[in-house]
Amino acid sequence: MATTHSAEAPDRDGLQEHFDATITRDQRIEPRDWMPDGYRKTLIRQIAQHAHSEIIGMQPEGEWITKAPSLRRKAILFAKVQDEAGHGLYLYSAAETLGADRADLTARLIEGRQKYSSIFNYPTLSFADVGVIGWFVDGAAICNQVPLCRSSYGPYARAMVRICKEESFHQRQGYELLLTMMRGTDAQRAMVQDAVDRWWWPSLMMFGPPDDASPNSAQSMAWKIKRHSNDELRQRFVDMTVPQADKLGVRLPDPELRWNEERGRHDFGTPDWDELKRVITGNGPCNDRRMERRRTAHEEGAWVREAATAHAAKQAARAKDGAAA
Ligand code: FAQ
Repeated sequence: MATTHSAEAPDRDGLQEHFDATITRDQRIEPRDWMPDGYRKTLIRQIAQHAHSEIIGMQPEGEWITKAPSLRRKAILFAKVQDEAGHGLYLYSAAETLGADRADLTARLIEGRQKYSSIFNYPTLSFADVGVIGWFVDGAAICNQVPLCRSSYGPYARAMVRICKEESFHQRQGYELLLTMMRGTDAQRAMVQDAVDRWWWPSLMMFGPPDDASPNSAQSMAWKIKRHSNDELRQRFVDMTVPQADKLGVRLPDPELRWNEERGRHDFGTPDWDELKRVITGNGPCNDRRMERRRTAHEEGAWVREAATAHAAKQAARAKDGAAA
């Protein structure tokens, strides 16, 4: 819900109090409301990183569009990758409501000054990877993003509603593809297991560093941007995925994974946090390839941006002439 300021502008303390009360009451902060600089910066950082992830995230699966095994699978994959472009656009728009400039955010990504999710720096080696990305990566995205539908910043929370609906659909298509492959030949089942083995740990890393090494979590949770800690969401993902793996007939590659009766949750092993650091700092298996592809797409798309800008200017001039006539 939008917060309104009284006709007489309150002093700085009043603004801060008003902001704090809005957060405490679980109401929404809207673009025209006063907000602390740190809140604005944190949101721009997180939303931009999220938007970049959706756009870079088109690449690993996009590589399989021309190699999909049937027209049906090609159409499904096309639609999914296109949805991810849409998610990137909603998120860039949400960042713009905070005063960020989309061209600047793109420049920051291309120049390596802003991050995108670690998960998209791993290669897709077989068509089973498309299914496992849907199942694990979209599954992890849902665990992480459903609570963001209740994030304190209105435009971000609203963008997440549609994104989550689409991610849910993506997760199901991935799982359905894997069910089909598991009903196929031994070679197909082996492809699925191999993809599961390669994507499991990187998927757990998507949730970010452990809570005691997450510098942003405490403040983001106090501001109700994030609703749960990285470790809590990782645990939810494991608990959700284990029964799905059983049903599918694959083994998750973690010898420490077991049900803990006392906690009512699964125990599981520790991801390789050094690997996460390496991937986040640009040294993952595909970082260079992903960034190179993004830079090329940006350069090759320059004429589209110029044409769209010229068209918008012409429309605006026509509208002005029309109004003057
Ligand atoms: N990769 O203090 P924290 C998708 C950075 S979309 C890279 O815990 P925070 C859809 C973090 O930015 C996937 N960097 O940070 C799809 C921070 O760096 P900074 C993306 C990471 O923000 C599916 C530093 O480490 N989802 O999958 C990662 O409180 C299929 C310290 O970390 C979102 O962006 C990482 N994994 O929590 C598309 C969701 N983890 O900025 C295609 C929204 C941490 O201080 C196909 N974002 N870092 O220099 C969030 O929920 C949060 O930003 C976290 C990180 C949880 C990712």
